[in-house]
Amino acid sequence: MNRAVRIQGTFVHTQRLGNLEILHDYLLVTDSTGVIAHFEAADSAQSQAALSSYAEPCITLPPGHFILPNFVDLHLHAPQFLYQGNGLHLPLMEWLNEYAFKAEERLDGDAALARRVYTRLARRLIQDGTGTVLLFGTIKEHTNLVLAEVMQKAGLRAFVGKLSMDISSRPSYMESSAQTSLQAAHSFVEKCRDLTASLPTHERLVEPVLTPRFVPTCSDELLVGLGKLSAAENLKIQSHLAEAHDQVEVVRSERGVEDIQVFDRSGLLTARTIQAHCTFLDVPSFKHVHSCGTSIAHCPLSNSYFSAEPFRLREALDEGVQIGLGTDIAGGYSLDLMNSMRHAVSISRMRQGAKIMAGLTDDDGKTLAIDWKEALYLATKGGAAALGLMTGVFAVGSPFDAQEICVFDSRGGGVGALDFFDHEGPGAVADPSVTIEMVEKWWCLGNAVNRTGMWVQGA
Ligand code: XAN
Repeated sequence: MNRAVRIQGTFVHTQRLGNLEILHDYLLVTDSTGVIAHFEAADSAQSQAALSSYAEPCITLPPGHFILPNFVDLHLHAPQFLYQGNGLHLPLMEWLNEYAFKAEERLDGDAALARRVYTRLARRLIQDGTGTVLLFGTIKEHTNLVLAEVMQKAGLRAFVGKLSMDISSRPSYMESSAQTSLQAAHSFVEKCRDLTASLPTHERLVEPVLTPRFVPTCSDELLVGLGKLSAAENLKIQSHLAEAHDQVEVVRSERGVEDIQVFDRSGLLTARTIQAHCTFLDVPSFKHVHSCGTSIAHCPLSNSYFSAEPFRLREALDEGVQIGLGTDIAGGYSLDLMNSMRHAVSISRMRQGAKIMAGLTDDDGKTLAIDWKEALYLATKGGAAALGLMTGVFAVGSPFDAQEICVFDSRGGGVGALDFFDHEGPGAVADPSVTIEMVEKWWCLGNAVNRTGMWVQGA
């Protein structure tokens, strides 16, 4: 498949936390594998040469449209999409038993239902501009292979985790021993890799990830075994760390230590690891997480329901920890990462407000609040970097993973929920180019209606 793309128009991306660039009239060209080969102002000599030397048609974006990197969802439980938006009245450990385990077991017993749920999930992710996703699956190998196959077919970049758990509050939903679980994890890795082995490297979009659910459901033997498997096979790891009050208490009473210590001694805090939540970690723990190279998936909506405390986002960022955003379907009810960005900003602002109310001042002018541009970084480049990807920004050498957003239509004005009164009526500029205010308004109010295109690896 030829993945060559040529686009001229406005590009928006954030290469560093807090830094947003709006690049007007740029030309982006990819090679046939969907990797960016040229990205410069359209009036440069090289761009002019590129414009005349390629046979493919060039997409010229209308005014009011811009290209943005795809969103990266760094934490999503695919089988829980089955009951998204239901049953969030319980504390975490009860909710897992009442809803999550049951739904996952149901999909493990019904491959047709699993395929239906995962196919719909893929379609909705595309509608919401999520091009890369780190997925928790279920226990059974076959169901996870269905998930990987569906994501690959949908053209989504997906990291797929077969759950490892040899302890459970639901005896019918667990693996029978640590050794059985380790063999199953190994087998899934091989079969998932086999799914795409015949494809050229740039077309392989799915990758297996080791997924010990969390400390309460994994014996020490299983965790240590998974740590060794990850090191031997260079496999990414995902889990949940310091998430909720009841979960933290279970680990303390059953293991006599914090879960971060259990992960650490099992070889599971690595530069290949993404830990969800980390709500109860303090600054010394962030220093340790950073020194291990471990990344964090911040899931603000699910934290509001389960965690009882907000994640110390600013402190983690200040310690240099790599952070992306997760929807945490179905502990979070919204699949749209735009809502995760908005919740991350709201919660951080409440933290800053509480600090001021407590009479504390900002050290060195630092605020606990993050702004919308910082949230956009976390949703794009932050998540991509956590997964070791070069996507999330537009740069020569990076795969072209992007979405097209339309905020303003010269005939109809603001698109979807957006209104721009200064650009309507007599005397208004006919075709205004995209301004920072337009991007900010889209960030606050935009939705799938504003999304007019999407590419993963150029296709
Ligand atoms: N911890 C969890 N948290 C969550 O939000 N969803 C889950 O499925 C889960 N498992 C452990």
